[in-house]
Amino acid sequence: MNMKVKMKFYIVLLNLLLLFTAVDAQPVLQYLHEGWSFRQAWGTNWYGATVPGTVHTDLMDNKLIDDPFYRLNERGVQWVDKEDWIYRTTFDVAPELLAKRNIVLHFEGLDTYADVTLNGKKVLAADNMFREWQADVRSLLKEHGNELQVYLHSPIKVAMPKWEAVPFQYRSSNDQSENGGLLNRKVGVFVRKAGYHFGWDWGPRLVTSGIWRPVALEAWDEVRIDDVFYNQKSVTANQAVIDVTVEVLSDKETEASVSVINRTDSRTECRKLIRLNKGMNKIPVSFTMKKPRLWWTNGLGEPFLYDFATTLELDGKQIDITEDKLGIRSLKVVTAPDEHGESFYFELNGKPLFAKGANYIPCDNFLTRVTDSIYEKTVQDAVSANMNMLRIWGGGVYEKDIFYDLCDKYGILVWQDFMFACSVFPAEGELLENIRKEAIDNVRRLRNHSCIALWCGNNECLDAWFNWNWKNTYDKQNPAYSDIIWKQFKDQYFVTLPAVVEEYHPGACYRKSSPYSDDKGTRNHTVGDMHYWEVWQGLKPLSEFKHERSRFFSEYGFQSFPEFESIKRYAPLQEDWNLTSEVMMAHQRGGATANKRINDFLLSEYRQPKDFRSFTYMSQLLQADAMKIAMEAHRRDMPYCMGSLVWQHNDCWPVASWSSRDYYGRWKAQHYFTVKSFADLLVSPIEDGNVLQVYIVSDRLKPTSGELKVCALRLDGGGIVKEFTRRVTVPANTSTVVWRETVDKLLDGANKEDVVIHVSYKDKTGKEYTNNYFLAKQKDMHYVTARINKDFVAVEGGYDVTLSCDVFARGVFLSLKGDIDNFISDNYMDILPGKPVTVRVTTDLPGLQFAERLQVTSFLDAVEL
Ligand code: BMA
Repeated sequence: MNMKVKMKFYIVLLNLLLLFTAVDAQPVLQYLHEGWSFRQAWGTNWYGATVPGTVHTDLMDNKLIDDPFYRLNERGVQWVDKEDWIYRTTFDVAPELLAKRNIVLHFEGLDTYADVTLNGKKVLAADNMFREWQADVRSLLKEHGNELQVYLHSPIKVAMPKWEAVPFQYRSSNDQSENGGLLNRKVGVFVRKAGYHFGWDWGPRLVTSGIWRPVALEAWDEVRIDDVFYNQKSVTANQAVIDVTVEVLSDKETEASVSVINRTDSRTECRKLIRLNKGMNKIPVSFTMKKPRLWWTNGLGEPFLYDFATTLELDGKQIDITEDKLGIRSLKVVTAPDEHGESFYFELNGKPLFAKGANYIPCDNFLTRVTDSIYEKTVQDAVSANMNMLRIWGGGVYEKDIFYDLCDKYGILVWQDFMFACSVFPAEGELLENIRKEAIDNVRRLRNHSCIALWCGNNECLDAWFNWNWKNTYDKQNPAYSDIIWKQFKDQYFVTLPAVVEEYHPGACYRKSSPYSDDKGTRNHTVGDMHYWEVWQGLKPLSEFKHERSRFFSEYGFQSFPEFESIKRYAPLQEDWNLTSEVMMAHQRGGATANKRINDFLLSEYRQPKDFRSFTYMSQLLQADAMKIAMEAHRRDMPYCMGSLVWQHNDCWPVASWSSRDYYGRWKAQHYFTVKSFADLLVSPIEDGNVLQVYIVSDRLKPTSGELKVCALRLDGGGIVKEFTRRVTVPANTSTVVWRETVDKLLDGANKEDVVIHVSYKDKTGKEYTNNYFLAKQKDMHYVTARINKDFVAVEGGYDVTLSCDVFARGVFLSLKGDIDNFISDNYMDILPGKPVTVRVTTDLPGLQFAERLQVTSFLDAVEL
């Protein structure tokens, strides 16, 4: 059963012996989150524990281990996953709960191998972190002193014999078994648990165990609603046809009635008298809404949500109710043959939608400490950057309900991978059945969310098999191994998972893998989605981002370091502050190769940073420029290309990575740049030979017109070389060249290294969209030392800082020295000569301290002059 939907409407018993006379027929719920303690299985000392929680966080809370994110501490906690752990609590049960005819113990998540006993009797054994677990415990419960115990087996010890039993190895690129003291024994693929816990190329190896999601007793008498599924069969502006399936669990044959209430419009959409059989009853009801208010994504309109309730009545008395927020929308993935190959785009309410977004990984290695406000900020930051899609990548977790609630609320579509990434997985017999059940639990839990746009079998497993030389290697070793793995692969992603989606989320789109063009793993730019890594991995120049084409970029990325003030949080010692220090290397999981790449790109296209702090700054500017180039190119290529999801939105610990926001939530340069690159209108210059073309890409659903200015400006403050102004009309929802001119004419004899091309488009409402374009590589630009004036005034919640300069200042970066919480509204921006820029700095710092701590860095400050 879906506890989230139901829990709000249970009578929640907070260990209080309350009497509920009026509502005695209703289900009741009692959370079991109090009084927990834990110990190492072979130990004797019990310590206080938090549930939901993990062993690592409990060990930290008890000061038994140090924070694994700090400096090199990760190494010292590798023993934790080799141990078994026991959690226990005692609890009383309210008499009215005990009086119920049905009582179930429900774990929303157990990580991972857990034996659960209640009052000395084993009630369930869990073996999959992603599943929900229930046990009928009515006969075991008593009013006082119940003892609940959860024995957590070491995932490594359980998986090791499975690994040893197979004559070949299931390949798994990112499992850092060596860091865990396991040599080449990559056992992670045998454990249905978040892949990144075993390490990734941006994450530590921290293999958790724990009761990681809520646990409760659920009790009811004769009937209850088990689940409600709102299937939006067809939606237009005129009407929405909704098929609802209400699953009702009944103890007996009886008459009842089910109603679906549209609370937003204060209307009962339908009411049905039903005959319930003993056991599970699936009751179909259907209704039509006239002229529904549609749900739109961020930027296209309001993500309007209706409040719905489904009630169950027995003898005229309401027994159970569930509530859902529902965005009414039609959403399709259009994959139709066209003159190039095959389209791949999302269509929302009949409108083709260019997907702008990012790949999302879990926000922490210790998932239970991701607070609601972290989720809120994480999704909000996508909204602020004008995104409309997040891809929940397959090496993490099916996220918590709140994540999808926020995406529904703010109009962010979710591309949902099943939890398989960059590996081949054993998937036969019990393991495959385990996977099927995991898929059912999660599809059922998430299918009512309007944000769910697509289910995807895995991340890069197909690509790995065909294009990373995996298949060949197995073929050479023993073709029978290839056959086994490929059969399991097909059973899993071509048969089992799509069947679950079809049965439990009919009408939803399922893709076998990402990237995916065909079943043979062909990398085809004209069909399907693509992960583009030719610059970062393939070492091609940044300019390749301008040319590469795909129907949908579901990944592309470039690394950078967190800003220096963030680095100081996890690496506070001066000895840590160089690229090759042990601590910096431990927090760079791409290894020396990754640092070398950043360095090489800086040398070939930027300049040598003068010190470590400058390096961190420059790495961010490089990443931001690279991703800007890519985002703009993808959007200019609309409608051939209809999606651009950058790798990656967030970090799970403090690290050098591809993220655009660091672990602490600080925006990197890239995130600031994304705000503009993903704006509803993008004005984007690009050279085609000796011609400069200016595109305007519009996601607006109506045409617009306004004034375009293209201006070649001297970097040294010497004024305008050439300026063109023109009125332009921009068609709706596509990309158009609105201006072109030869570069020679634009430069009017000036050197390309001496000017910046500044373009702006002002629409009728006065809203202005700007962009800067360079005709030469950054390292060749003739920047002039920028003396930046800064003035600030106190405003509510912080300061407005005005920056100005009499020459062109590239990549002006503001930061506050020290471990200070702050947010800067715009950053790493270019300042044009004589054109002041004002940004808002949100901080609690008093004025004097603010002035002392405010640091301003621009391009030339970071290099040896
Ligand atoms: C991708 C992802 C991740 C990985 C990232 C960076 O292709 O799917 O597995 O972390 O690249 O290498």
